[in-house]
Amino acid sequence: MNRTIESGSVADAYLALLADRGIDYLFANAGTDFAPLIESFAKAALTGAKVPKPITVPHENVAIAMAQGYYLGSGRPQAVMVHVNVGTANALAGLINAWRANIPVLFSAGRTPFTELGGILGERSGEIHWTQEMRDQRAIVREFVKWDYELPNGAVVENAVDRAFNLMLSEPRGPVYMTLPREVLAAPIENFRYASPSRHATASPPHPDPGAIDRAAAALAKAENPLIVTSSLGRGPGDAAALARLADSFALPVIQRKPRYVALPTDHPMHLGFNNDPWLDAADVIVVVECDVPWIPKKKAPKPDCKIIHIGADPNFEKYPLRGFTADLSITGVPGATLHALASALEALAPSAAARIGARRARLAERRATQRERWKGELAKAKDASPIHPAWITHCLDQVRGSDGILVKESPVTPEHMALTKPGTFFSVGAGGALGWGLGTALGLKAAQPDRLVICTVGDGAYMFGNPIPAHYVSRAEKWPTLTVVFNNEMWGAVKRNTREVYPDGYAAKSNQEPLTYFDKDVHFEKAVEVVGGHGERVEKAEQLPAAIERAMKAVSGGTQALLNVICQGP
Ligand SMILES: Cc1ncc(C[n+]2csc(CCOP(=O)(O)OP(=O)(O)O)c2C)c(N)n1
Ligand SMILES: [Mg+2]
Repeated sequence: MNRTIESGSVADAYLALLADRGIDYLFANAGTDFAPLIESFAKAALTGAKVPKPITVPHENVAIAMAQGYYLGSGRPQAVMVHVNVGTANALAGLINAWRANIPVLFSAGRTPFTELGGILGERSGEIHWTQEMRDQRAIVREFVKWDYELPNGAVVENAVDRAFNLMLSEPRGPVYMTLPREVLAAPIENFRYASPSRHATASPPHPDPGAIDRAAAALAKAENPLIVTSSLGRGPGDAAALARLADSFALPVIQRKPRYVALPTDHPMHLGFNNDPWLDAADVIVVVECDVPWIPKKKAPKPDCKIIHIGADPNFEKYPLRGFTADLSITGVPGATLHALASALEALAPSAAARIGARRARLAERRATQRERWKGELAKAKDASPIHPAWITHCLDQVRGSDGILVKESPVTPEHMALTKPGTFFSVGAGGALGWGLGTALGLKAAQPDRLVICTVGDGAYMFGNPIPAHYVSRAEKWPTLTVVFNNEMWGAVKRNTREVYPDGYAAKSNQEPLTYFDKDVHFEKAVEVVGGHGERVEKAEQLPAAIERAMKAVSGGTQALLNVICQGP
């Protein structure tokens, strides 16, 4: 059917279209380019026109991270709008992460008005309208988006919005960018008609080639020591169930390297942990599923005659300039459908391999039991450590999280010490390597699932990268209380670890106080949350942690965000 806006502005049409296409929120950081949109929001508040809810987000990277979190919590992309070139520049680190994680975000920015004197509504009215003009504003983001477009007029606004949706939602998914010049947004419209729902369907996701599935099944059926390696499986709703079926039916051990999501419940008999190094020497067939870096060739690689099969919506990782992992077979297909197809093909071959599968299942059960005992031992050792050990923080948080609570990891949390039994409860999505995504992503998850507990764990470095005051501000203003836990090792531990890897016996290692690595001690992050009335505590002793978490949880369930600044060990 069609809907009509009898009279108004292009901004009215744009916002109506966003709402109609399922955008709940416009996470925004406004400037002079926003005037027509602000006018339109105010008008909608009076007329009741359906528009996204505008959310004031005082830093652009937080806004992108919020859209990312909302998508992960709801499966629906959201819109972000920032101020011209400068807001775009501030959002880049967040955008780089969304791009590498294939997370759709409708990212948009105004364009400074270009008309100097034409009697056009919205034309240049301040000094910055000259200084913020760019030769090519979209060039700033072009490497990090699937599509970019400048809205030229109101006649194409429906096509432009639908195209943005089609391209960010088609596989492999990712962010898109639209620029919206002020004069264009302010332009009047009469009898503006648009289709509702959209008549521009998004292309269906890629399903695997049956011939390739048969070849993969044949290789796996013959394998003695097969292995599945993944890191990013679990973003889609049925992914974990598909992997569980495949792994179970043929006794295929799964290692989730650098886990981003719950790919397989950790209590599944085929969940064999998070480190594939000890498995690579024996493996004769490895299936790499949604995993950009299945191992680090310099450190540990499979043996040369091991057969390697890649599976993914984009198994070539087209946007990576160079990626040289061996691929004897590479299957394009979204993981859910592809793993089910592979499971069906393997189930047909299972009877002839029953003895081998049974023996492998028994071997894996033993190995798994030993592994879990080791994890328990590590935790027992960590329990009373001073300074506090990250494994102990992880364990204490897991005790209160419940099976439904969500944990965001931008910290040294140890996944070995969590019971991750439910898909959609664990997110570690700084896929582009840009720190500072955790706080905003936690807020987006909370906005999408307000009834669930959201725990955001961050390193002290990650916390400061995350624009903490803007994030705490939004949490309070929108009533999205989260529990932030800062793993405060008073350093950039990862930088220290990496320097020692490159120069194990170098000057830096011997100095025991590497330059550019340590923070000053005695930094009271717990006070930062107090500026918006949050509950903050500093924790220095292992035995104090459970009670501090209790108090913080109580604050959060009462609607007040909380932050624990936990002084802990570094590497
Ligand atoms: C935007 C950005 N700047 C710099 C880096 C480089 N970097 C990678 S890890 C890291 C340190 C992280 O420190 P913290 O969050 O405290 O965690 P820790 O390593 O101490 O556990 C830095 C600075 C980065 N990844 N992203
Ligand atoms: Mg640190």
